[in-house]
Amino acid sequence: MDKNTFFEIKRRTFLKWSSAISALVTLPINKGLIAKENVLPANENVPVWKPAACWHDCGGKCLNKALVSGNTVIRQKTDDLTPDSPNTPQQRGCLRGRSQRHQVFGADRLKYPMRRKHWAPGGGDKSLRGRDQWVRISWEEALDLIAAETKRITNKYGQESLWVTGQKNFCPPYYNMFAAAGGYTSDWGTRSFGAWAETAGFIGVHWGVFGINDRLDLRKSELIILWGANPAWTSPGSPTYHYIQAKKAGAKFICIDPSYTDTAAILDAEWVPINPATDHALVLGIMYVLLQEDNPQSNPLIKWDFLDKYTIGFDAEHMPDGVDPKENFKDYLLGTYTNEPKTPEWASEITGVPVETIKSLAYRIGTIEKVALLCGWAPARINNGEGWVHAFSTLGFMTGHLGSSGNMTGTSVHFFAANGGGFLVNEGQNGLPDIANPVTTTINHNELNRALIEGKYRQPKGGDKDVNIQMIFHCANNTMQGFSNAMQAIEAYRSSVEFIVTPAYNYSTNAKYSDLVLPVTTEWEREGIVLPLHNREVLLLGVNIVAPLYEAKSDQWIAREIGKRLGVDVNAVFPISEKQQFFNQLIGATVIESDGKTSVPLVTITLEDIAKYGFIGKPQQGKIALDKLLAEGKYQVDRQEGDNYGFIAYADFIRDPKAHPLDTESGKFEIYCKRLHQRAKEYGWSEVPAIPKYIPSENGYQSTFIDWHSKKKGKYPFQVFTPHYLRSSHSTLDNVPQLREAWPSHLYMNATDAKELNIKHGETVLVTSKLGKMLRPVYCTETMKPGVVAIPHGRWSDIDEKSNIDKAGTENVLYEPIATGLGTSGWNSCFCNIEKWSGAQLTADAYLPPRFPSFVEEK
Ligand SMILES: Nc1nc2c(c(=O)[nH]1)N[C@H]1C(S)=C(S)[C@@H](COP(=O)(O)OP(=O)(O)OC[C@H]3O[C@@H](n4cnc5c(=O)[nH]c(N)nc54)[C@H](O)[C@@H]3O)O[C@H]1N2
Ligand SMILES: Nc1nc2c(c(=O)[nH]1)N[C@H]1C(S)=C(S)[C@@H](COP(=O)(O)OP(=O)(O)OC[C@H]3O[C@@H](n4cnc5c(=O)[nH]c(N)nc54)[C@H](O)[C@@H]3O)O[C@H]1N2
Ligand SMILES: [Mo]
Repeated sequence: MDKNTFFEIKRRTFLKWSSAISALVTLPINKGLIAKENVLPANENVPVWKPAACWHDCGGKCLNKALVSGNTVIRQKTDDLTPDSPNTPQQRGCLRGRSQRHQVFGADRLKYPMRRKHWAPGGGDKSLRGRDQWVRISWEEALDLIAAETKRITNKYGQESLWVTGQKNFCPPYYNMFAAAGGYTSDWGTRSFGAWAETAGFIGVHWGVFGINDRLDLRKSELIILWGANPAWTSPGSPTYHYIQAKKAGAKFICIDPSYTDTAAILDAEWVPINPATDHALVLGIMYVLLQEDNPQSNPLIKWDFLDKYTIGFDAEHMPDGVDPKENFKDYLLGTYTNEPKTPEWASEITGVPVETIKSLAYRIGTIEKVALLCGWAPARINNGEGWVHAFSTLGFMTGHLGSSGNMTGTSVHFFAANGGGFLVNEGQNGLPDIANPVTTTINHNELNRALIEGKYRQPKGGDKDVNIQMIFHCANNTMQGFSNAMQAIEAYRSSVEFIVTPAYNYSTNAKYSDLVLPVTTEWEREGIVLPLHNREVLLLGVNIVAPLYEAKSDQWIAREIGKRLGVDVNAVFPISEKQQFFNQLIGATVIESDGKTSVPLVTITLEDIAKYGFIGKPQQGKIALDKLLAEGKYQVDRQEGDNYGFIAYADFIRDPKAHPLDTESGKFEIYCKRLHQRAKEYGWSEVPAIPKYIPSENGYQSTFIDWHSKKKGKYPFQVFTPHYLRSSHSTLDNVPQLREAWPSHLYMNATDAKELNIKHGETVLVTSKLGKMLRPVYCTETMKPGVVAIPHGRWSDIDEKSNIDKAGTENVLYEPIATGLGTSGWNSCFCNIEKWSGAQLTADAYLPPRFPSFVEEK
């Protein structure tokens, strides 16, 4: 197109738009047709904006609004209640929240209960799981069948033969009901937090909201290191905006990451590319430089006073009683007794970070007064990740970057990214009892397939035990593809287990491989929800948007109906209606007063409110009227510089370590940590030393070589990691075509690597690991470190039944389930081969038909 044509098109487009706009202006305004904002309850004839839940397990939690007309939603928007400002930002949603209606009203919603055609008591033809046809059944039939099979299976094989998958807090009704019915086997693992899950507590640090200072204090930091953290993708809402404020206040940013992230681009950060799962080695190299170059008088790089006062184990003079002083960390770093110093040259070979960069990082961290060392959980979601958590924290102790303004060392991720500190607004309890599970059998995520196939698992206290799982009830998770070795999970489901049930919105992977599927309501079809895991300054809620679609029922209704049939006293398990549970959370909601201490009721409730909404409660005085909160969906605390809501992590301990000891054996930060070492021994998976000695991550960088010394690459020369991607929250929303179009499902690869393999941008490649195969269109970019590829987390698996190749990009077909240390899952420790695919090229999944179950009519 030449220049003139281009301008002509622009001019014509402008004319078209300007005439459309002027036509609008001259239209007579019919007030009745204009949507009313923030009015409840809805007038049936007028569309009304209502707060609509965005409830998934993502790092956001933002305000979502739906324009409700009849039993549908005609538009969506986000927070425009108050003007946006750095101190009190709007809680603006991302593309997923704004696409929520495409999930709720998607053509692929499950509409009625269904049973697998070739299932029969005992399992029927199990090998057809995931490829069978379905028979539509009634709710009555479905519930009776579940109850009958639960009874039959638990009577025959024992109560622990029932495995209820996932985490209780994501969907309590089933767990409580099955607990009351006699109990169930559960699963456990480190999921999000990787090695932070248990390591942190032993050494005296926090992995969550109490580990970093609040967002206004972040503006005091001069240097902010984002170490494996990409909030622009993983914490939608305001975190990236908070970092921008720190930048405006003068902070410099460094991102240490195998990819140059959108966060790095937005913050104009210096990028330090690193091999995945090698951060531990980098930290050791940095600490070695600090130790070598430090001179308390002429070149102070280490905060010796800090180490002396607040830590144990750094040097021979600070070791716990009864331990050989030679076991101290300093001598390990220097290689005093081993002759293996952790020099920057040593670290560079492993991490791929140049020696000069390691030295420069050490100098900057050691000399700049106010430094924030912030990481995501990703660098700890690796095999043998405990040492990374320990070493990273030790760097903070050595340089004194914690416990004071502008200084922090901790995780900054998910809902508390860039904003630490206790919640200023809290929802109340919903009033349901919490029923304890009488069965104690719990299986580590890396041993689930083994438990199904071999009937054995390792107990959390150590030692193998037999288990005979014969029924699986999937709760609000996508277990079938969310854990490592998804191909083996299919094999396990097809060869063991008599009965598998899934309540689901759509034909998720869990649903696809089940025997009985129940359609559940989304949060938009329920009574209302106060969103869990929001940021500390805000309470967000969603009200009922539409009546339940098709035959969908709520999880509580389903659990109750199954419970009744199992002889459970369901009135004791669910003594309160779903509506009352919602209002209980509002009645009990509290907010911290401007003094920063006093907690007071949040919501003002009148007798009229109680009559109007029909819940049980008493009038109370709060900060926001119930009507207003239900209409707006948000209560937010205003923040100002110097207010009483600031938070400095570990401040009490730093001020007075005797009066506020840490919850560790010594009461101090433990660089030498006996308990950590002992706990790993109890589990018996792999060793975790008492000091952060480097142990190469299993299936990590070193595994890509057949010979480490000559640097000869092996059969699987590339490292893989799995960023949490903007298209979906894990596998949730991955079916939405609009999101598929906006965020394609490709594999990211370094452009030079691709060129060497004669692979062109957009071409389909075959990815092979020890365990599985997948096809992906490749995205060639210089923003990936050479030798590393990224497969976005959470694609809905699509396995070609003939070749066993996944065509969707489900990363867990490649991953090996290896529990290391404290049962950690290593989702950034994987290696693979990449080759050009000579077969048919993939079609972008946005243009594939939606996934539906296939039905047969049954006589
Ligand atoms: N390779 C690799 N694997 C990973 C990760 C990784 O980075 N790499 N990340 C890990 C992490 S951090 C996490 S948190 C897990 C997440 O893994 P999962 O917890 O399995 O998360 P989702 O895939 O989103 O699955 C949630 C399912 O529950 C359904 N659902 C949501 N709400 C409800 C409800 O109220 N009722 C019912 N009945 N169903 C509901 C959704 O539709 C969806 O199908 O994945 C882990 N797996
Ligand atoms: N959009 C979206 N947001 C989400 C989620 C989602 O599914 N989608 N899931 C939510 C959940 S449950 C969780 S647990 C969090 C996870 O939050 P994180 O753990 O922070 O997320 P990731 O995207 O896995 O990784 C963050 C960054 O670490 C880098 N990285 C990966 N491996 C390594 C490594 O070994 N070393 C270093 N230095 N960097 C590495 C990646 O390149 C990425 O830029 O995200 C939450 N937010
Ligand atoms: Mo997570």
